Amino acid sequence: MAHSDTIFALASGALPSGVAVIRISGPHAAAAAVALGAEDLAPRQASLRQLHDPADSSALDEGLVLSFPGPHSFTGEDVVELQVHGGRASVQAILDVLGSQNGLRPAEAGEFSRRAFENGRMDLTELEGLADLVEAETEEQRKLAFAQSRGALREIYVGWRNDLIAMRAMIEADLDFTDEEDVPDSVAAAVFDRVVELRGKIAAQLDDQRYGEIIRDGFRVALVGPPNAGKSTLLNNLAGRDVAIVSDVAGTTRDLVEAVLDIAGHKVIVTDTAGQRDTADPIEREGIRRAQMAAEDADLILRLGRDAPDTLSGTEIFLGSFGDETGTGYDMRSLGTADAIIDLISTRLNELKRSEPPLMSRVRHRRLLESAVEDLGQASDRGKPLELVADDLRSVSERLGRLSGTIATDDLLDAIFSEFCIGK
Ligand SMILES: Nc1nc2c(ncn2[C@@H]2O[C@H](COP(=O)(O)OP(=O)(O)OP(=O)(O)O)[C@@H](O)[C@H]2O)c(=O)[nH]1
Ligand SMILES: [Mg+2]
Repeated sequence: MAHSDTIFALASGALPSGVAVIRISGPHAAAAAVALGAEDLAPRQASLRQLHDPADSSALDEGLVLSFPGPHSFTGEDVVELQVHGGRASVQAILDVLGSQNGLRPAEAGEFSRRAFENGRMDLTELEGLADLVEAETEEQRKLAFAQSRGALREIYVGWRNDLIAMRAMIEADLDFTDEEDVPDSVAAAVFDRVVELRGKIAAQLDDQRYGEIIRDGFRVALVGPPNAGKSTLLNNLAGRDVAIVSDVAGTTRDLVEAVLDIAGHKVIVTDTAGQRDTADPIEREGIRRAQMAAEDADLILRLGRDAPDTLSGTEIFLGSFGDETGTGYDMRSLGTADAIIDLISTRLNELKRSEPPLMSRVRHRRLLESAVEDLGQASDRGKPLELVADDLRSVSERLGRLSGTIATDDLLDAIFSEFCIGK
């Protein structure tokens, strides 16, 4: 899709900064560079240039200018990047000059990436990876997002689409050549085997304990137990700062109080909750209700208290309490406690780790793949006429098309690109 307008924006971070990168993309990119005084640019090579205001030839800045002629550029269009001094006024002066050029306008959030997508430079899964890469705060988030931005999921999904194309071709060839009489069993059996095989591959991709989503969105740990068990003390100790109010009044905490930690390269969200007890106080009851919801959403529940529950679910660990007469509980105030509990959390995270890295990290993917597995389940009914199997397979192809973006609604694209910042 060719755009007639040329967009520009500051692509580097907040000002002031040592260096600022201004990106220009579109048919007038090269002309804009010339207007600023950057002529004779060798493609993909840095050229030192004096930049000036074409209106009065006054000096703007000196900087490096790079030209990436389309289609071999990030957006697929002609792109020029200016590396200039990262002062607010310096950058603003250049942006003002660019804005006054014919055919140029400031870019909207994610607009460079959207053009890259529309020009087939990246598919949706790669763009999602890129959005996550910019947002990544932990090492595992970075690794996952980088792999995805480089096509780790695209490759898998393309493989599956090719499987589907082959199956549909087999069916079509068969339907063309046989008359109304029965379809030779051999073709039906071969298609059936491939349907079952593909269904197995997609199911294996889904069987990941949501690890990718946990990496991207964070591993949720809830601190629960009776009042005065030391939950808020433990939260503060883990966070290394005074996040929650601690007092010897039973029922101090009412709201959910969160602290975000980086444990073994993972984003971990620890939530302190209201102590569980029977109470008539409506506000405390609401706090207890929220505590139960936090426990339901948690990937790991750390239960504090004197009495161990009769049964612990797979996602629960009983920590005991400082007031425990048997002395098995931790001292919630000491730093050693935090180390021991961070070890417990790391162990849980390690149990989720998989050797197969290409992970999905969005519910959008999970939903579409779950539906694809269902379609393939329908298709794998051995007695089913091949025309109807072809319909099921078409539906699977459509779901994969939604994943990669070959079938994309404007709503979905708007939602994805709005996650990007301006300049990306
Ligand atoms: N000696 C000792 N006192 C502790 C320990 N942990 C907490 N306390 C004290 O116990 C009291 C209650 O601690 P909190 O952390 O507020 O307990 P909580 O579980 O958050 O209580 P609620 O918010 O009421 O549910 C405070 O006076 C803390 O100083 C501990 O490990 N050892
Ligand atoms: Mg508390």
